[in-house]
Amino acid sequence: MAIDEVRIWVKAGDGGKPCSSVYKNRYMRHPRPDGGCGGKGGDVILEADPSLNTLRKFHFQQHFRAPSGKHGGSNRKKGADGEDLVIKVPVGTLVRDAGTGKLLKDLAQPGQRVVVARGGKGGIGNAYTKDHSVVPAQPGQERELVLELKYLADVGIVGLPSAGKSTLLNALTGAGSETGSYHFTTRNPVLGTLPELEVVMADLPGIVEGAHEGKGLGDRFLKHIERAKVLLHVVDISGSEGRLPWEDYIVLNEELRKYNPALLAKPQIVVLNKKDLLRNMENVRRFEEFTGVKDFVLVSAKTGEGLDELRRRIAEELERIRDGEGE
Ligand SMILES: Nc1nc2c(ncn2[C@@H]2O[C@H](COP(=O)(O)OP(=O)(O)OP(=O)(O)O)[C@@H](O)[C@H]2O)c(=O)[nH]1
Ligand SMILES: [Mg+2]
Repeated sequence: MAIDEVRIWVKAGDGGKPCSSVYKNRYMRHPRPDGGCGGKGGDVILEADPSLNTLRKFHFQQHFRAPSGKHGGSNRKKGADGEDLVIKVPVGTLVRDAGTGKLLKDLAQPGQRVVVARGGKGGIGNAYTKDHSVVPAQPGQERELVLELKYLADVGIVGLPSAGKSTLLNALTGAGSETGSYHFTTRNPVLGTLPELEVVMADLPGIVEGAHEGKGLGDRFLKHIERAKVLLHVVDISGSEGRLPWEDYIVLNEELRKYNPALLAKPQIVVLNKKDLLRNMENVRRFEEFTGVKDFVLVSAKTGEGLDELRRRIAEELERIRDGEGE
């Protein structure tokens, strides 16, 4: 199961305590204050690491604490700073404050960092203050965070429930996404890779009419395809679910548009699936007629028919986009 949202608690290190001390020897007329400062507490930092691709590790650990600064000493000795605690997260992690819901950072680039809790300043020793008192140390910040992973797949598979998205992902990549004859079999995004193309594909829960306003499971997941370069729009052309394929196609695009018009602007490869259930080409003809779509790939995710052609189309489309980006 893919875990795409976790809650963690972070606490930065407290500042080290200041020292209050007075140096005196028999030759001195006035004793000299010589208390050193405390060290700074370590920050808690999140860093985008390209070698990670899930938030699963946070299933096992949710509490993170950076070390505190060491206390100051006499003879103006400064306490050591606490080391920063760097927590690695996958590229594509959105970091939110759990309390306010405010987005703190979108860690979209490998190596990108964000300080999520600042270490407390160390206290100031009496050697360094005008009135020879000490300034107390500050505590480290603490905060609850929500980490959410936006998948960075090149290809996003979209379609209504039971269109055959997961079956298709499995047939193309061997990903092992659960399939089933009931709706919403897929409840979390599943990733698969096409090794020969170096493409990551994301299989998403089925999108239903009204998904943009939170119906079904759709809207929680539509965000994951915002970064996909190409969408595979899977339609059950056989109408085996009692739906009309051309209506499915229109409903889905409408949901994409309502959620975010930029989704509809993405290149789509229209995949007409479940070809093996067709007795004739009547549905295909009507699909063309009602939607105006002439460019599609007719496949059976079940028997494998048409999948080589689909692989070719995906490769072509990605190449076209890469060429465009290079200009
Ligand atoms: N005959 C036939 N059945 C298919 C084909 N592709 C998928 N199915 C069946 O259709 C049903 C739904 O397939 P899934 O791959 O789970 O569909 P999905 O789009 O991932 O569905 P959700 O995750 O529920 O949205 C399953 O019973 C599959 O075996 C196909 O090409 N031909
Ligand atoms: Mg599925």
